[in-house]
Amino acid sequence: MSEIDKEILKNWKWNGKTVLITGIGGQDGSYLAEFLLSKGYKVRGIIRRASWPNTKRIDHLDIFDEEYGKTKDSPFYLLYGDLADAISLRTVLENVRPDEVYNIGAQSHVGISFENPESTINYNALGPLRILDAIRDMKLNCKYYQASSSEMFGISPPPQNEGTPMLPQSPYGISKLAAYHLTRLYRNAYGIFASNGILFNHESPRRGLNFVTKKVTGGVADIITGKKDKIVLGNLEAMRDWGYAKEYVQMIWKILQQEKPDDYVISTRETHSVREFVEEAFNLMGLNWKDYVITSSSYKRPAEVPALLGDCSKAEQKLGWKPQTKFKELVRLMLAADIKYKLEEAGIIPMNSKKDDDFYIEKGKELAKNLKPKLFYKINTNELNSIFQDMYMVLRDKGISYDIIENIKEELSRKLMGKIVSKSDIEKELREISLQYERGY
Ligand code: NDP
Ligand code: GDR
Repeated sequence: MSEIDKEILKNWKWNGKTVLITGIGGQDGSYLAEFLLSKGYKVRGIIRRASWPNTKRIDHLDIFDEEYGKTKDSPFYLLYGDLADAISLRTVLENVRPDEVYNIGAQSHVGISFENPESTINYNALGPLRILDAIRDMKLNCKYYQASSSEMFGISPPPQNEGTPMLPQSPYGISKLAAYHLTRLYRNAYGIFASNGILFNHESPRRGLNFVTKKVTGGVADIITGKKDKIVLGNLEAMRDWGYAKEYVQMIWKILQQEKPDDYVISTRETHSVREFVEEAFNLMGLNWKDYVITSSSYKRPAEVPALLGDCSKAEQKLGWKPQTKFKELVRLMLAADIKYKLEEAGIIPMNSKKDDDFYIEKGKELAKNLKPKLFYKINTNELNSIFQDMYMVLRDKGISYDIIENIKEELSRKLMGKIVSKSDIEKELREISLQYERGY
């Protein structure tokens, strides 16, 4: 949180409304809490008991403690609860009597939902049911937001909007689809103001460490500070519509401020592959990603969602949604934040340094200049064939004939066979040989 944001919160004045946020300690929960506090809400959040604190993303909101202490009078107050525990949820609802409930708590990792399908369905599908039914039964006069997900579209081809068939591909996607329908049902059957935000992937420096974007930007920062020599990933071909979480939480709030409850897609209208994300992050450091990234089947999922691209026309029209941060800026801001963190941790720059993103990106580049890739390949026929396959189309596109391409391959084989080289060495060699041929013909 910036100093300016802190100042806004210090001058907090109650707007007369109280909200309850499940999942307040997560990425979205922390941004949403800050945003709602800045609007003058009293914010109450549910956290789970953990053997080690799980409130790192919201600890900075203790700025109110000086004046209020950790009491129920505070603008910001946390209560213990669990989406799997109906009693805890009812008790919290009874105590807080919220005007708006934001149910964004979940087991949110798609890959892990294959390993823990039952608890995923319990938290993500039955959790919302427990809250919605308590609202109905207790006759609470409150609005309800459900954190629905683009994962619900599954294998439906892009672009996806509110009318696209939902064909989820994971226990997570199925759990979210059940919650989406329960939200619609409680709206239609009982007249509860219940809305779904169907949010496409959104990221930030606060993203959980095992989501692909954070794994990449954190991994690059580790590599340039010498803490790691590679990043291991799964499917590089998946396409995602990635936006910035700090902007998305404003739409979460906006969805509940409409006259009528409804469902909205929030996205950026841009899609990129995981490979592109990786390439962009390494390019920013002047590095060739192929020297530092390997893939492993252990990170591949039993079923995959191949391509997501959100058509957010409805939100543009009705909510005035306009994403500000697109793909390239997102990669840059996440990378800059991770470099800052790793440089501070390594003692290379002082703690709590307050420079702009350019500073950290430039610092990262400087460190990257001295880096020697540690991922090397002993070239054999298979390896050579697979490397050459990538380059084949490039050479064909340049109009180079099949015979000449074969000659280039032979020469490359002569130079590299049996040697231990990095991928950038191979590409460099290939470029030089091709250039000679291009000049000669
Ligand atoms: P995070 O994983 O960062 O946060 C999830 C939060 O839910 C954590 O605070 C976690 O607490 C809490 N939680 C998990 N299980 C329970 C439980 N049984 N009882 C109470 N709290 C629990 O997710 P995000 O912030 O990224 O996402 C927020 C919501 O939006 C999730 O529902 C997610 O599925 C959904 N979503 C996210 C998208 C994204 O791209 N980020 C896109 C579309 C939907 P703890 O720290 O204790 O684990
Ligand atoms: P996703 O996000 O599954 O879309 O769910 P994640 O970042 O986990 O995966 C995105 C794509 O990258 C591929 N991938 C890897 N993923 C992870 N986590 N780790 C890897 O090493 C890796 N390598 C490749 C994945 O296969 C996938 O195709 C996120 C979550 O926030 C959900 O809660 C939310 O509902 C959806 O976004 C919209």
